[in-house]
Amino acid sequence: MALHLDNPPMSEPYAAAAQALRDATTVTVTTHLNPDGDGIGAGLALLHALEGLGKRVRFLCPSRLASIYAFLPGFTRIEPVTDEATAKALPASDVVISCDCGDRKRLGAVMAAPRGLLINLDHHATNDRFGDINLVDVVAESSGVVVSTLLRELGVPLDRVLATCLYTTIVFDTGRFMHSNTTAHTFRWTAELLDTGIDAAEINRKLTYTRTPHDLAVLRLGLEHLAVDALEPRLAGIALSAAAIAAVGEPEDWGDMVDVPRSLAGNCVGYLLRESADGKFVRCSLRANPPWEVSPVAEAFGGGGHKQAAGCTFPGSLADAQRDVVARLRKQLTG
Ligand SMILES: [Mn+2]
Repeated sequence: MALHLDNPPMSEPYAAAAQALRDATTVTVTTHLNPDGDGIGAGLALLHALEGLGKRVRFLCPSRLASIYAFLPGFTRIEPVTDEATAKALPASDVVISCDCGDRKRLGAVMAAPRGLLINLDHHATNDRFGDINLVDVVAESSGVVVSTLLRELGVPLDRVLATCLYTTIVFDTGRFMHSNTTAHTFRWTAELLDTGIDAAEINRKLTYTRTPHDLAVLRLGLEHLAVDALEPRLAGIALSAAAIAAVGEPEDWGDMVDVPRSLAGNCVGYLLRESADGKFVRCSLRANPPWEVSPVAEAFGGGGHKQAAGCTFPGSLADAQRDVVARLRKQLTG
């Protein structure tokens, strides 16, 4: 892949973000609602690195956290802030740095915290540039890759703690080095992390072989609802009603259930639709195998993401989402 050669390095936002962080005394790190391994790993790497530079740092998170990330160094430092009143009462920080978040509303209550400059650090092509400084590097495989380039700019060397956090970001955002964003650069970058002496296999086990009996019951629920589209055999998905989810119990994390439909031979587009408990909206996770794309569908319903991995929140019932979102996905395949 010649991506890094074709695109001139975007040095300006890196320099601007580094300068803002050098000038700051207090920094708040945050990530998006329902944070994943990239948002949490990238944010924790920043927390450790900025503390090493003598900054006073907090990590505020707009949702509760999945416990599979509890092994990450600094995990207990992450403070869930889920209501605006709590956020408003926090002391102001000079800089807020948001990791892996494509738009302001996905920062939830944290946006209400008093602050100076807002740095928007991300790698999603659909990022709407909501920050005062927009460090949106769409060439980066994960937000952790953006963080590592920023740390180089700040003169922070890699160590095991940083490498553990950053390795988690790449495992998560490349789907364990399986997605189309996995390039020669990905492996070179990851090799630098492994050079610090981290045990990659152990981290992989902690990220993968940690299913509880409840997680497996949720997986069974998904398998029971797996369906190939009646009109388009290359499209398959799982649609879960509020009642079906309530019968098993909401998991901490839906993990990679959306990859189940995509794992069918011949599948090109997979989806997971989850109705909210009140039946008022449906969370849609969309995946495609190249050259097919799902980000246009997510964007059509006010969401976003990457070309082959995107999501949106559909306002309506599961039946409405099954009609409207699935019809759009079908159209993606038929042109
Ligand atoms: Mn990401």
